[in-house]
Amino acid sequence: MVGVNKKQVRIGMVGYKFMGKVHSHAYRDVSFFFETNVEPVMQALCGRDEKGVKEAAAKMGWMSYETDWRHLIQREDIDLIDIVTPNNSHAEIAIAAAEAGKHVYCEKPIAMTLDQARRMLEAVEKNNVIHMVNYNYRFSPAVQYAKKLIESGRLGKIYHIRAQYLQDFIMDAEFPLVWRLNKSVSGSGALGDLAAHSIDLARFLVGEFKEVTGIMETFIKHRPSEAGSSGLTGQASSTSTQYREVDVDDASIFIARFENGAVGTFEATRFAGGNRNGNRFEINGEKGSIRWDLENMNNLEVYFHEDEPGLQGFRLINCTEDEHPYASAYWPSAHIIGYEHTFINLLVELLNGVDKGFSPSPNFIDGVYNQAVLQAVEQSSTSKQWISISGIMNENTVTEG
Ligand code: SOE
Repeated sequence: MVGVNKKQVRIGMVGYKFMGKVHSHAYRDVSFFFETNVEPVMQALCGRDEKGVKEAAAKMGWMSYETDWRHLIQREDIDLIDIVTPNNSHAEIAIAAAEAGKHVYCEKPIAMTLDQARRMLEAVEKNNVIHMVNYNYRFSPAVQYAKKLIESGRLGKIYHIRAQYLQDFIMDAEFPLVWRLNKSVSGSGALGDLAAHSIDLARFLVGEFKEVTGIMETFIKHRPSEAGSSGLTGQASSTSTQYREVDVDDASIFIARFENGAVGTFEATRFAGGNRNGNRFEINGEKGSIRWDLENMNNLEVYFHEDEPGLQGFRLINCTEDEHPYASAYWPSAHIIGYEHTFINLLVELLNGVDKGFSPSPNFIDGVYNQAVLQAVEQSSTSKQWISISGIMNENTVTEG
């Protein structure tokens, strides 16, 4: 229910599967938990399959639907385009939306290449529209609290980040070649899907990457072609004697140096058996350490070197208190929140940005830096060299088209 006398931002969302469902949920619930000056209106949902999009719109609470995103972005009753399609359509839709004067909120990674990401940034800046990219894990109260601890100097100088994003959903060699495993649709495999989140968390908590070197591996080289999937589950085609080459990485591992002198190790894989969605990091500083794991996302483990000898060790903080960003909007302390709330918290920032006229982080600038690190890892895995991020940013100038 939209509040009386509130400013509104009318949303047109392209795509309606997994991410479409989470974003829709956030639009529906944000005003239930948060007081914002601007409220979202679920104006139109867009998808190519008319039956599918119509049903999804009715189920998720969208007021209308379109089957062509080009019509959607021309509609005068739409202020913001939300892109939750596979990665190969982000750039085209985002650039056209910005040129039509719409604000743009885009799924991660924002693009297939650094060049595309930079063209997207150029378009939103030139057209003076608000932009954000959905690196949602930053918006877990525990991660936000980790940021506060680091910024207030409680960990001192940061030495290490050790980040992992571990999944296992494609370990079965007969799991079909869904879009996430097709380079022409996804851009990369575990790297862009999983490491991109760790890179964002590292940039948020530690600082800017200086250089990286890594390896990428594809364990299962051929898979049955798919017949329908949600991207995370799929059935092999009934003619599944048809096998196609897997052209993305199953695992990407890299090491990094940061501009501030910290060093990092990063591991992203879809072959870590037993790990379903293990997005984890540990950060070590001169005065203390922190640890976080998405699978226990309300908790932050904190170690302070100043604790008295004999009592030193990691303490477990349940980040559900008023001191923990976003937490008090939900339930009384110790009543935990979940994955979907990270999207609501990000949306609060987006609505605030629309209200005040700025693009909150993570925005397309963050999207470009993230893409530069992804590209550097990919480049280093073939050249077997260290790749400098500022070098790659200077090399890759925006091309026309
Ligand atoms: C699937 O690997 C996936 O859904 C990613 O696409 C998301 O970005 C990540 O949050 C969880 O895993």
